[in-house]
Amino acid sequence: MTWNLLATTIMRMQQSDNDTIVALATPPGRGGIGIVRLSGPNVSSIAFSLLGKRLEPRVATSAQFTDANGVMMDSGLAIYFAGPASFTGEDVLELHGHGGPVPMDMLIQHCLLLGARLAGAGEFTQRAFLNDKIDLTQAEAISDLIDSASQQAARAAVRSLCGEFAHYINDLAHEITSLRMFVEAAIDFPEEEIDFLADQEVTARLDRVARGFTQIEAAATQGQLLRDGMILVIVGRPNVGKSSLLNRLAGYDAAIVTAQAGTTRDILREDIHIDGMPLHIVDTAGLHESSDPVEIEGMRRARRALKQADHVLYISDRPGSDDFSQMAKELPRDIPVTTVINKIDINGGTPGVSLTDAGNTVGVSALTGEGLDDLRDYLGRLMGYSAADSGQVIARRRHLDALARARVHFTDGKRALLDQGAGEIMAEELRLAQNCLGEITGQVTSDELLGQIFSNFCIGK
Ligand SMILES: Nc1nc2c(ncn2[C@@H]2O[C@H](COP(=O)(O)OP(=O)(O)O)[C@@H](O)[C@H]2O)c(=O)[nH]1
Ligand SMILES: [Mg+2]
Repeated sequence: MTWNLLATTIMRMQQSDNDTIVALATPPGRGGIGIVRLSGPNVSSIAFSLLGKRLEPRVATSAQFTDANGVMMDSGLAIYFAGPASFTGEDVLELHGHGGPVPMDMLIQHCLLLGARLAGAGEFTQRAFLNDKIDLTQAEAISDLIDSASQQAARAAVRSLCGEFAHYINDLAHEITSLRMFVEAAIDFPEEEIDFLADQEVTARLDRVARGFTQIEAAATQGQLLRDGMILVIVGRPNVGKSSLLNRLAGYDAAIVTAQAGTTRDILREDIHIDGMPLHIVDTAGLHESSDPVEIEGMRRARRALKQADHVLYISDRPGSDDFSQMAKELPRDIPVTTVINKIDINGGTPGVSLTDAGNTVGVSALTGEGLDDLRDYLGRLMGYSAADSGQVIARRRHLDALARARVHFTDGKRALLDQGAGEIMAEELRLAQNCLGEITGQVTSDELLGQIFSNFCIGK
């Protein structure tokens, strides 16, 4: 646990979920309108003290905001939402006043005097989650929508916010439940011995679950790339133009480029955006035989960076040569690789993208810039950018982790069932798989997980 998280957790323990909370809902600073939001059991009494009248729920009412001495602090609109028909599920009040730091602060201070306390990070959304107004993927999508760096990511976040991602997860959880019930029924009636291997119904259900996993994993992987960006590691032999390519993509001279082999020895990282989507580029030392201890350390770091890659760009300056097959053993097996043929200005390589069964190749010249736009388009598409709206959802690393654990339980259970006819083990593994899926939507949670998620929200959300 980090200090920050520990502090938040302790603070949360001292505070109660029954407190009435208040926070500025709009960004701090000056603006035409500023909104103060309150949620909790004392909202209607605070509203009455502040406004001197009862509010009809869900009706924007023009009002004067006055302090205990009847002095007017501001005037604006007040909207009251009676729980449970509100964002948090509790009574909620929004005060729309003039968006300056002083009037907003006066309003908040007065709400504190009337018995509210300042809201913690993400506390409104956390209450919405705890009161079953939204599930955890929707709560996270609120934060992802606010932080989205591209239109594509924003659209995907809105879809998750509407429950689309949770819907995929719940469908899969449902398939798993019915498979588990089927297997448990078979265990309960041992006299009707079932040969699980030969049972068409079982194989059909197993296939459906496996397909469900594959589809959701693909959607979540893409969604996570949209949110967090892709880690792209550039590797290849010395002097093929790796650092030149990094500089081209970054748009400035980030890395030293010389005609001398072994110039880059350390790892270099640059964050760029393609169509608004974040791309983290990592340049590495050239991989080759060397006895220079600095180069050997550089290559060790390059290999370590490779393990964290979402995608690898393998750079070569010899079109049609087979040096990729020699290098292939250096590359992690489960991370996709694209070959970039650089220096096409002098080696006769063709510019642009060619997609073949043997793998994808992009021809560029880091010197003249030829083929660079094609490479950028290609990388954008890898990250899921498409001009057409393709129904993407937003997802996080923790969703991928939970999905992977669920998949392992399913696979282990399936093996136990098919290899040993062990229905009990299968049923138990399916239960564990469901728990993992439940972590994604928040049906199964711990305080630590909730603390981790909501402490990254900003105050007022
Ligand atoms: N003609 C040509 N030379 C290039 C190109 N890209 C890089 N170079 C040259 O190749 C040499 C090595 O480049 P560098 O980026 O340091 O390669 P690295 O060792 O793979 O990082 C330098 O002299 C570059 O100017 C290119 O597209 N065309
Ligand atoms: Mg270099």
